[in-house]
Amino acid sequence: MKRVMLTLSLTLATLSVLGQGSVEIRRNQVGCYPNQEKVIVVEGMNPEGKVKVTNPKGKVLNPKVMRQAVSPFSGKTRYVIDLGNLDKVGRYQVSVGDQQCNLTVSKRPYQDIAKSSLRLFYLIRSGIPIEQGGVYNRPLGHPDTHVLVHPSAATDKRPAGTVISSPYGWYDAGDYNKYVVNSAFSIGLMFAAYEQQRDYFAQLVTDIPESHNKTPDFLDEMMFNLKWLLTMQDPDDGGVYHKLTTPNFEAFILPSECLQPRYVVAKSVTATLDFAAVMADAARLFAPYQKDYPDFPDQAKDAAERAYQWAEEHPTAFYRQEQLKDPAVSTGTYGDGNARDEFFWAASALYRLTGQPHYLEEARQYQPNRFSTPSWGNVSALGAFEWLAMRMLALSKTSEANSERIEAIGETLELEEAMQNQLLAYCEEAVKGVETSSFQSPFGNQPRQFGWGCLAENCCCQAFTFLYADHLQGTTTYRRYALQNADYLLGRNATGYCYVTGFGDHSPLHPHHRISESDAVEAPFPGMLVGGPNPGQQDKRDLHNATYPSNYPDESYLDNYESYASNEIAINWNASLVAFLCWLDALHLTL
Ligand code: 9MR
Repeated sequence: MKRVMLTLSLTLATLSVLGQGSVEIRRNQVGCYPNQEKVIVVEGMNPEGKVKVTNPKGKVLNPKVMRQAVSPFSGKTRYVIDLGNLDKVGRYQVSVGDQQCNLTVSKRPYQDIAKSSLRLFYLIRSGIPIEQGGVYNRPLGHPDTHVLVHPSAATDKRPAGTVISSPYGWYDAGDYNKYVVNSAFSIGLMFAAYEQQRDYFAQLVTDIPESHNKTPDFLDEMMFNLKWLLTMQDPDDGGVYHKLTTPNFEAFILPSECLQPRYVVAKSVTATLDFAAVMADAARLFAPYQKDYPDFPDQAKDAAERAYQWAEEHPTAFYRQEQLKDPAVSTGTYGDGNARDEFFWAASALYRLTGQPHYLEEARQYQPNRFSTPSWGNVSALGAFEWLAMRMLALSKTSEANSERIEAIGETLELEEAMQNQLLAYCEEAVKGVETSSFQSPFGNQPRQFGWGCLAENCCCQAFTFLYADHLQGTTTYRRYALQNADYLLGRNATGYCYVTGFGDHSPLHPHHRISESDAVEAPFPGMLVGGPNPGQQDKRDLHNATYPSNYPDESYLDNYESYASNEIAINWNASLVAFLCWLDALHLTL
């Protein structure tokens, strides 16, 4: 049986090498703004003279092939076609030879998907029954009111085996553990978007238990995870546990069926600093909402300052999972041996909150020398966004106020300018090569852009950075490139997947997500971004019922629940989706 399959796949491979493989049209399957560039990519045939577009009124157009592009990975020849100025709202029919598809042009093309990307966080809440999830309702799981202090986290006051309560928060990903580094990063990234688009987020209603209160649903959702984060700080010394976890990953069972004991493990400098940063941000952003969350800003500020102090006293307390025993722990590590970027983000956020010169000094000391898109392992961009947000706020004030400010805080201006220059240098470099790329997008052209979680870290976060840069400068230069990454993410790519569940006509059906895989509903939760093509294939040995269809970096993706390295979901990845898509949707206010 195996041999027959092998021969068949070789034959198919040979046929496609000879150019007789199937003809594919790759396009954004979700929708475009009227004035957004409309590009499709065809592979498997030369479509010259064979492209037809029928507009919503039945008028037929014949766009020309713009250019050929050869994949730097597979050598495949593709044809990039600009469909022209399709600025009427409606559904366009596109045909290439005997292949057909449609393209939707709308005034709010990203409205539903943006909202769904945020609502996902409600569906993955832990420690409460889900009762507003429609078909996805489920009973309570992981109350986390009986969590054990692991020996690696033991102190005199909290010896190993002490029981603490650490409820709520979002499940991290396909697994059921809760990790401070990733949780704090996810909120921090979404806060960076929220701050720049407050009006947009204020009107976003996601139908959650808190929807009736006076706080925007977005902030209520963040609070659900912040409440949990607060419990991860040791009240005695201010240090923060790295994670709350079972010793080993659970099986593919529902939360309510999980019985393994849960532990808080070693405190780490990276978790503690990420915690400090996000608490400082939260203290600031929740200040206007004390009717619903009385005392929270003070509590968060205090928690942030104590955490920072602990980190200063333990600058090399890195998380070392291999040293954990009784029991040993094998779940996710979020390991990181460099805390400079975490110091930078935390010091920047704390300076912004308190104005204390000490934090400014620290931020100067730890500032990066180049911009890197935000990721859980390198949070320096979140620090940069703190300075850029302060800059935007100051520049929006009168020039008189501004000149006073120059005298008052020349040192912060220096940092703000450095961060701005780094951000703009990054953007300038990142868009080079789009005009010859296979999919007419900045993302997806270099091998290093693909890997575990690349669609979030490299595609969405890059696009978010472009939108941020435009906002900062009051330009629209980079919007086009951000939209190109949206096109890539939503279908104009080498696999033809729209990588967000529940959207487009070809999206992942079997993400590595325990709840989606073990509940009674066939469709996975909607609005989840999968990790995406990952030539590292670190899960290869654990795949029992499927194999990767390809080793090419941009095609190394497998829609199978076992593929945790290409098809998992995670809060940091959905956070990047929220940051990007909500901002894209917010653009309708200005377009
Ligand atoms: O997102 C993480 C990725 O950058 C790492 O390469 C990978 C392996 O260490 O781990 C990813 O994070 C996983 C975490 O450790 C546990 N929960 C699932 C996360 C997504 O795969």
